[in-house]
Amino acid sequence: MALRQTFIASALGLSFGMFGQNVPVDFEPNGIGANWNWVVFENDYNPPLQFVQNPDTTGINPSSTVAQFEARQSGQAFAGCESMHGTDIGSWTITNANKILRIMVYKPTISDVGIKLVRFDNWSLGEIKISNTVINEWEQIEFDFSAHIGNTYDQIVIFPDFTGRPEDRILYFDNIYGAEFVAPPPPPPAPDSASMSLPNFFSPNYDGINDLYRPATSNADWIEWQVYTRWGQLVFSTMNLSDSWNGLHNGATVSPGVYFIEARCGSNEAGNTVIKKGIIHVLHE
Ligand SMILES: [Ca+2]
Ligand SMILES: [Ca+2]
Repeated sequence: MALRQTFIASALGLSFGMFGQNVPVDFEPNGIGANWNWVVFENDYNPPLQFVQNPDTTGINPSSTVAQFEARQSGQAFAGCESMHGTDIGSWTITNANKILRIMVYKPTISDVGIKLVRFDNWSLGEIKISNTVINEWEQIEFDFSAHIGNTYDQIVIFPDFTGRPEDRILYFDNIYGAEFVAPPPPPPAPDSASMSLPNFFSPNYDGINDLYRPATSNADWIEWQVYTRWGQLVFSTMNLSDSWNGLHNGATVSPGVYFIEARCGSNEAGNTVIKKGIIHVLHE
């Protein structure tokens, strides 16, 4: 994040001295852009740019606040909004490093978005127009200002819906910056807790069927378990996940009957411990 913000700041050439901000133009209450002196033009009665709740936080733009532009049916195709010369974006010289400008848009229609950069004396090379490709979801589109390298600008003009329109339209934009959006990595899945079950019989008679006893675990990183006779005599003990009991105690197979097991296991990652006690029927048939 820090890297991205640094890149964004240098890409946009924001005037840090003036704003003390090195974040994208994100329109957040404590971010940048919402307190700029945006002026709407050629748009009927020019409803002001508003900063509103993000209509869709599930896509690539989970942020809280976005810019809302109401494009009026009776407005011009080139209805738009512009920052104030100088004080908003500061002085911004296009270089090879910041020539790509990106913006996120959310629109109810497919139409060109225009971005124009303007010099202090109102000179400009004109807008670049790029269309969105999806509707009613956030999309990042890129503007290549390679042809502007070396020019210094102090105003940005945005045309959110550069087209004639048969109705009034509400359009949103956000995150004007020079860094490609990189989706945050999904949160790592919660580690699986260890679990354990205790089989309740086995037959250590070396017939190849159910001759070994061990607790059944999943996601266990460690285990310890002991087997006792009904009189409390320890006949098997281990702290090794791969160990099984073959029914031997002191070199001889224990008598058939009921034994008791106490077992604990756990997952280091999930940090859980399972404690179980059970009965083992030792069969010889
Ligand atoms: Ca935002
Ligand atoms: Ca057996």
